[in-house]
Amino acid sequence: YQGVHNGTGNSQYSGTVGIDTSGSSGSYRMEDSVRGGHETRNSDTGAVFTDADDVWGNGLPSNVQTAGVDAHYGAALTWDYYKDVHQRNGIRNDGVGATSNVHYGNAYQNAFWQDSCFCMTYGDGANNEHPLTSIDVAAHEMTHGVTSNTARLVYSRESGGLNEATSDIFAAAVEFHANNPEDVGDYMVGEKVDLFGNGDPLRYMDEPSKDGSSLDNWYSGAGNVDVHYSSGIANHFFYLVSEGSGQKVINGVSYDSPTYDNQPVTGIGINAAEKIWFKALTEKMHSNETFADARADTLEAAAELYGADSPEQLAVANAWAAVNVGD
Ligand code: ASN
Ligand code: ZN
Repeated sequence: YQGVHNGTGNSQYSGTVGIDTSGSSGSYRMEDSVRGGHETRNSDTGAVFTDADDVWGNGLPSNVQTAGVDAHYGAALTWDYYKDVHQRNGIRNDGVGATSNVHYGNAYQNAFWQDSCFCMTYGDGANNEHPLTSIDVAAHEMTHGVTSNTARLVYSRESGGLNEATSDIFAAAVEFHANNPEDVGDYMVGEKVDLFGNGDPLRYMDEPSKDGSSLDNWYSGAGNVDVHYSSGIANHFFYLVSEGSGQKVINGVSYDSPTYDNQPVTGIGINAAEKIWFKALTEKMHSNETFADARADTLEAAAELYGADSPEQLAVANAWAAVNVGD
């Protein structure tokens, strides 16, 4: 995690963390001095958070700065992830930071990205106690910005499912890369937020149908369903190509990923899988990409990165077959 972390943040989901801010003693601003000036604002007032002693939040949602800490930290980790792993300099690859807005609405149970303001916005969740500002949700929203500036995947039908999956894929990748002890990597989305109050995450990448709303765990013609459910096909592909099928325990979480064709998939690790998805997203996918197109593009990316008929390319082929895309 780059930067000097002049500030200290007491986050809700990630413990006490260093954050990078601007200003000097008596008047600090939540503006990231080492990541393109990324600003974090209070949506209630529209103002950038300010603080006299550079110690921010208290870990509780009742404190107005706390959601800002989580959002600012998540944006910083996501920025660093794209730089370290993919040599991408910010969302547009131009070194310019975006804006995070927190405390949007009243008990608003969502978060979203908008191209128009180059910003992401977070609600505070049920009772204003579950802000959607965890590392993975921040990475998910920021990745919508990356997708908008690369493949431009249209947000409906199959390309929409791929757009959503891209955000979930890099959400998991950022969480693993960050390796925060309070929020270690996993293949669930939003588990820290506890949006439903019962401990369940929003989505499961190893077995998407566990959320009760996603399509089956594989392709059956995605049609025009909600993109947050058709995304399960590519989320499941990504889990399988990273970790393989069957039972596995990762960072204390048990997974049991099924396959459509009942053939086992041997994983190649998330570090290879994320490189393949990123190359396909930024160099090959087009705005009306289908799942079949994504299969072809990731096979091509794997061949270019690791060689034709490499174990990596074979895993990509097998993982798509395992979600009933190609054979
Ligand atoms: N949280 C949602 C998302 O980023 C908001 C939306 O439906 N666009 O996917
Ligand atoms: Zn999304």
